[in-house]
Amino acid sequence: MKQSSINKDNEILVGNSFSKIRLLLEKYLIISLFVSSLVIGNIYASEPILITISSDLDKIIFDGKWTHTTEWKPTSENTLRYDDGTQIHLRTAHQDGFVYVFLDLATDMVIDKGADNALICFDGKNDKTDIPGIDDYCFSTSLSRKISFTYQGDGIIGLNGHFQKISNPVGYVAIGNVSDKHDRYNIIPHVSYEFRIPIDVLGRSHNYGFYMAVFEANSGIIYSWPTEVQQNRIFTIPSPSEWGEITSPDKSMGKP
Ligand SMILES: [Ca+2]
Ligand SMILES: [Ca+2]
Ligand SMILES: [Ca+2]
Repeated sequence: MKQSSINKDNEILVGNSFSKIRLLLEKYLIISLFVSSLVIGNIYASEPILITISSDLDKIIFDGKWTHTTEWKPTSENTLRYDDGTQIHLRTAHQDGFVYVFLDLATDMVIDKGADNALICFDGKNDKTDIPGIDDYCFSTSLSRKISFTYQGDGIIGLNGHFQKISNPVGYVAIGNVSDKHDRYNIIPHVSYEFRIPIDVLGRSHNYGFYMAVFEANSGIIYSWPTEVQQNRIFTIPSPSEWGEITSPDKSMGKP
């Protein structure tokens, strides 16, 4: 609710002509970033992930894979490329109070059931603290295990990497599976994950801190975004101060 009052303040600023110009420049910048990410298909740590608003996501079948030709089509697409040739296709969108995330590990064709793992994290206030606060959440699941987990920052300097396991929120889904011929990126069976996160858990905002990590069990390598974040140990979550951002360019994600 705090975030919606910030939106109002921004609207009030529009009355001032200087702010109008600034707002136009900001809009232009956002559009440029969006277009460049569409053209290049790459994202860089300094650029936020631009999440789109959609209207067909309530039809998604949560089976951990791209179920049919158009299933995840109405989402933003970011391709993450790593030095060893690994590619991860990150698809994001929001609709009706949920953030939807699809992770397609097109190059992980070694199926490690119960061992391959995916984690996504949101900094609810996007305050980028060194110690995770109670507004910081992480969500994870392992391939084909049909068990998902939720972690919340405790704000306490101490043990356990500052995230505590909590009950899964209502409406939350995280599931990993082996892809099939309907997959958008690789028809050879590989690893993919589907997530649905209730926005109210994070607190309504058009801009969150965001971190993603997948563990490829066969090689023992963790691939993360932002890609600069060094992570050597599985299940260790880096500080929110190191995370990137996920932003709704039209600010629709912050509206109830
Ligand atoms: Ca599916
Ligand atoms: Ca694997
Ligand atoms: Ca935070």
